Amino acid sequence: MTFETLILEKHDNVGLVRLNRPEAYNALNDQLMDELTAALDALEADDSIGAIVLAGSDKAFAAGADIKMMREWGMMDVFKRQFITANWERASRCRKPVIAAVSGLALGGGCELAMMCDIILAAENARFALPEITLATIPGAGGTQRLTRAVGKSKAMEMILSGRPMFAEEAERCGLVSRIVPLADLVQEAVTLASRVAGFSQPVVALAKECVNRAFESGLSEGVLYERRMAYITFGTEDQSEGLAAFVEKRPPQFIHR
Ligand code: DAK
Repeated sequence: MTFETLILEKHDNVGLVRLNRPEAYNALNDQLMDELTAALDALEADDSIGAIVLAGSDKAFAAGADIKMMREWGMMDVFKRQFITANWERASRCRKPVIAAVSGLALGGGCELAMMCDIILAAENARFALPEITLATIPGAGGTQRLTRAVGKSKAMEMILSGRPMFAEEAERCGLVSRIVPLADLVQEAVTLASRVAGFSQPVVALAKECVNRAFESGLSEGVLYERRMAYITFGTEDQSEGLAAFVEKRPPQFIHR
């Protein structure tokens, strides 16, 4: 599979997707979103891959949707073709865990793309913003919802209404990112984390991911019930039998992802 706007690599059980439009700070145009969708489809279908890392360049994860592209469109254009909605949602629909490795700018749709991922690792130079208001538009790929859930109403309102950026330290403090990593180590650290996750039972990892995501869709008692049902399901997997047996027999488990 060859791409023009991204680089797809496999590192054992991890798929690494690097956004690659250096001439435009990885701005997200139709071609890039089509290719990202195709790359994620391929990694999801590949049984040897257990987790995915999505990265940009040192300078930019992505500077948002491509403004030059959007400039050509009127309201009926975006309404009729639903803008790039199907492609934009692809990252949030992955069953496999997706880790965003964010260095440099994550602006607008770039920030929204990172927030669709399951974990965000940030380099110390990461800068997150939803500056759509400065263009007289608003976030359109989940930013008003996901940022608010991640950092709370007041900070989300400030960022969305004023376009104020948030740097890595603040992003870690308020829980938008899981941790900060030195820039030089970011992608390797993300791949190492992804590889660790991918080494566990993949169906059980998928259940755990579903349960965490359920917390954003349901009330507490519904969510706890959902979690319990999923926990019961793990008792039906060969991997759970192996995991418990390996502990008792004092040996490393051999998961077969069933
Ligand atoms: N789109 C297109 N080109 C971009 C770009 C972008 N978002 N960001 C940068 N570029 C291009 C510049 O136009 C320039 O191209 P040339 O002039 O060389 O052809 C090149 O990258 C270098 O940029 P600068 O010359 O501006 O470089 P600086 O270092 O001075 O500044 C910057 C870099 C990234 C800080 C600056 O370019 C900038 O502020 N860019 C715009 C950032 C921004 O406003 N992003 C939010 C875009 S709105 C929706 C889904 C999603 C969205 C909306 C709806 N639906 C599903 C309905 C998302 C909306 C957005 O993301």
